[in-house]
Amino acid sequence: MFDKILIANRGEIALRIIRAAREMGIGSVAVHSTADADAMHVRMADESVCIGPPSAAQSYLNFPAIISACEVTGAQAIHPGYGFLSENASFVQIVEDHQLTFIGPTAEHIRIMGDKITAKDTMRALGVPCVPGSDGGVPDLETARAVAADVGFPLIVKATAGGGGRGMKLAKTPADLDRAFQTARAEAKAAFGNDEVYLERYLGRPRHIEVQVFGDGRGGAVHLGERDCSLQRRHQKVLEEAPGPSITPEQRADIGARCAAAVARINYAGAGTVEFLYEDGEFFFIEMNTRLQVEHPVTEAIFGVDLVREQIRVAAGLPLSFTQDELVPRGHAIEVRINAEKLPAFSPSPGRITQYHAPGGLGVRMDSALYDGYRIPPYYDSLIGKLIVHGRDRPEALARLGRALGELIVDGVDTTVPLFHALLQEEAIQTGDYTIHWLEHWLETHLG
Ligand code: MV4
Repeated sequence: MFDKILIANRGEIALRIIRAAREMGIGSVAVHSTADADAMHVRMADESVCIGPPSAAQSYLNFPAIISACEVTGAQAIHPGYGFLSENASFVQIVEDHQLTFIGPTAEHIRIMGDKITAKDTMRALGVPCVPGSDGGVPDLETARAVAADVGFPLIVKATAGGGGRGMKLAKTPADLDRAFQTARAEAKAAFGNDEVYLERYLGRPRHIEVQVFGDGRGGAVHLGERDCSLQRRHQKVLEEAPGPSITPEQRADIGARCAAAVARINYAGAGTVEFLYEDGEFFFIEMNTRLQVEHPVTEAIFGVDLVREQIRVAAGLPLSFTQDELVPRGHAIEVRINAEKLPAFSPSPGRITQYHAPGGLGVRMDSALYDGYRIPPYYDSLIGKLIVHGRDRPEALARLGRALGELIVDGVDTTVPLFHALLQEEAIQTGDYTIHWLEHWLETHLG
């Protein structure tokens, strides 16, 4: 096992990783920009190194500064958290070239899943059900028309270098196809330097269901059920829950087993998330994320496991601490993302926290790097906390969420907390009957 690891991240996820390391008897090194000198992750880590100026490009994404910080402190491994360098295959290669360990999958697996066509081809071949479509790149309009005749309308044109909602164009009818195809290609070229696109049947009212998988890197893998992350605004998740309100134990076992078998076959190492659109009882693979996700705590809550601890164990060459049979979900968990944003436009609201009080009690977890007097810098994303509640069933989790939100105090900046108080009053939230479009529609009608 490692003696010391470096955390190449900031905010709540840096604390999350430091805590797991400390429980394992592993030392932690925080890195930080000059804007984060007084950040909580710097205070909580055993050691810290300043790696550059405020802009992420010069600090949290600065390969040489991060590698040097390992060399200076003697850290043997790097945990990337989410965002920043977490899915950067070139960084993984550099880390390995310096005889350091990347706590995550191999550069090759990150590359495969980063290219959305290769990801789909790979998962389809491994028995994971995919959205019907072009089954590969579509090089020109003529091919696009031929594929469209097969797939039907509406259809969606996606960039192979895209993902997470970037570089998608909808064609409702054949009359829209030429424009959607050309625009998608031009935008993909400009955004990613790669104009390859593919076609998929457009699903009109799906849920976003994602399956948590974990590979041991030696042909073994398990799944930890699914999360429903359908409540999104502009491709940003707002609330996530596990288990999915619409998923039966039989469906969970079936899709989970397919995902686990697929990642086992490729010797995948560490945490991964297999994303699906779910409509009319069917799962359609869209993408795989090769990192720990923001919403991993809802899975931790219902399975009672520490996913970061498992990531560190697998990276150190140890086996997983549980078998599939030992993974039995219990109850229901919900996470809400607390952002420093001002409604109704969700505009960033950085500034000084005049008062912070975290909720507590049975079944409540608050992951946040806030403290009284902390100044939220304007340079990074606006997530300032995650409130996760766990109950014996969904109604208990919802009641607990309302209770915990009532205890939470974040003064000095605007936050998304009022949004969650309002959402809890909604029938669709109480019943769990929502699709990926529900929140955007609700925001239009309630916030204008
Ligand atoms: C789709 C789709 C409908 N049909 N693909 C958006 C993010 C990216 N991960 C995939 N996305 C979508 N792909 C087909 N074939 C609708 C979306 C989509 C969406 C998906 C998940 C959560 C929220 C969404 C909001 C708008 C569109």
